[in-house]
Amino acid sequence: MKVVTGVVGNDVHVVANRLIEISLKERGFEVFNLGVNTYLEEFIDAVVETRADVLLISSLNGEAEGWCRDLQSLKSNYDLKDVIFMIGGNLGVGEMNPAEIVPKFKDYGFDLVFHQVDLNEGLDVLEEYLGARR
Ligand code: B12
Repeated sequence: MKVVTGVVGNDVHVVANRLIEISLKERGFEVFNLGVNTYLEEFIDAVVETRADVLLISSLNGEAEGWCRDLQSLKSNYDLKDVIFMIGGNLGVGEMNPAEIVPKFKDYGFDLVFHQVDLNEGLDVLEEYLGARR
């Protein structure tokens, strides 16, 4: 299974990104890590080029909303119906209520949304989701 990952927008927080790469590899995924400061268009290009199964976006600085709201329209340019779109980190500024933030990112086109959730918890959910689709 191939995963494209990276940190969206003008976000420089790299530590979780490194952990994501290591954890995904330990779980047997093939990882294409685009690193920090990656635009949504670049993620979509990489998903198309690598024929990835999963796009896993990380965002820590609270600006994901601005960088991700065009996901549906970018997705509509390609046949990406089998790709799982996943995002996590700090998806807003401050604490924010997951009950508000999760539906918003699902409306943008993400299948799995994790606001201030531990990485391994999120990856467990990803594996369950992949298992259920098989
Ligand atoms: C180190 C740091 C920096 C460093 C980054 C250095 C670098 N190159 O990485 C520097 C000093 C540059 C920095 C800058 C800024 N930072 Co800063 N930074 C931090 C800090 C102290 C630690 C982040 C970190 O590395 N943590 C270690 C990782 C492993 O833990 P983590 O980030 O919590 O990640 C976990 C989860 O988020 C999750 N996760 C992450 N991605 C994903 C994805 C998925 C799918 C899943 C399931 C889970 C997941 O998994 C990780 C492991 O469990 C945090 C505060 C804190 N204590 O967390 C603030 C923090 C992230 N920064 C913050 C801010 C605001 C900024 C600045 C905007 C400050 C400013 N005014 O300039 C800038 C942003 C610059 C930019 N353009 O991005 C805020 C974000 C606030 C918000 N979203 O509400 C925080 C939370 C500080 C705060 N309390 O206000 N920062």
